[in-house]
Amino acid sequence: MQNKIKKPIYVTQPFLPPLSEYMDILEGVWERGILTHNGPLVQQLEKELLEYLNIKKLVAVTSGTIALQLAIRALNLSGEIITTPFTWIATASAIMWENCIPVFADVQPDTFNIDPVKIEEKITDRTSAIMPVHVFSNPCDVVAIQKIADKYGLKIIYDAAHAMGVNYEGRSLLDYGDITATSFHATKIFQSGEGGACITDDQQLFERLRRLRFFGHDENKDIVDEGMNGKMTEVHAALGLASLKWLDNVLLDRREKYELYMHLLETCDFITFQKFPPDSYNYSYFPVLLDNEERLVTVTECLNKHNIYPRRYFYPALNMVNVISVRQHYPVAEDLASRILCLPLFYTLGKADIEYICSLIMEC
Ligand code: T4K
Repeated sequence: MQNKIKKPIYVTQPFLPPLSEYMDILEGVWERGILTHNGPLVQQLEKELLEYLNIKKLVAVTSGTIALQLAIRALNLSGEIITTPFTWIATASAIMWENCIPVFADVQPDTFNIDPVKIEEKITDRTSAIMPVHVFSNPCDVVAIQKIADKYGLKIIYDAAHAMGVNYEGRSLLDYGDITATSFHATKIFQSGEGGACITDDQQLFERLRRLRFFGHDENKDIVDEGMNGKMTEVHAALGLASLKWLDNVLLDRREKYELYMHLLETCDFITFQKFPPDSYNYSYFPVLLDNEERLVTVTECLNKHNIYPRRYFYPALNMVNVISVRQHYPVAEDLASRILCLPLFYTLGKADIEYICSLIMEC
């Protein structure tokens, strides 16, 4: 067994398409001299994503966080938005940045996703929307959540930052709710460096999102709405276009490596795994649930000693984050946050590295 990993292994690495393919696309940008403002490559990326995802309307923006904020603004939301405490800080930041109040509902211990039963308990007359997260790309209970929204007249914004390439019940998982926001950040399975998108099948919302991302300009460049600068540049769109060509390969590779990890760790009696529908998941993260926090710390220290750096996504649960100042406990989310570790998983990670990581964990 090798004694130490020479090059540090982090939780992820962006999938980088061949530089030549990116440069070929960038050449057009230099020829045209158009770097932003809804340029030809942004339009081409939007078009290719519509075809790849088989969805109707998509607005490319600066980041996943901006996509969430534009969605909140496009729906004119105010008051309370119910979301999960087991997610990345951006989900709650977007709500607070839009002067709304994040109200947490606890999660399910096996799916890690928001629990519809807990959502209903949190609804007040100040609630305007629900913002569920498809955690690690695992589909939320979209049927139950839609029923609750219909019953109480609430809007739904899905935070699908992790869910590129996932299909659910014969549709793209990005095609649910009033608006879905996704991320193309460097650490995501599909990346454009920084980037994101809003997806909706509502024409009014689609046109409003396009105005909001570009200072309230309409198609004639008249300022007819409030707005900000949420535009994606041509340089980012070029990276997105070069990456999209490889997405099917990346998805296949991820699943193979995920299943290798599962095979090597399934006999480990102090590890359990997220419950998800195997064909509605993109294997972008490899979260393991350790039997207790002490074990998680021991495993992390052991791996760190061998130049391997897993990450605690998502720790702490957001109700424990001071800036969010929620004085309530969410026992399931807090328990998951204390015991989940995301192991390294990315395109250039070798199978031998996975075998080594698992052998170290089994010895811990
Ligand atoms: N909603 C959810 C549920 C999300 O998870 C996120 C983002 C969002 C919304 C917001 O989407 P964006 O606005 O970001 O588009 C990373 C990402 O920054 C963040 O996008 C992501 N979630 C979060 C889960 O992870 P950090 O602080 O963990 O990133 P960092 O810099 O520690 O990177 C992780 C590893 O990746 C590093 O160990 C090394 C590697 N790396 C990272 C970058 C940036 C590279 O190899 N190259 C790189 O360029 O947040």
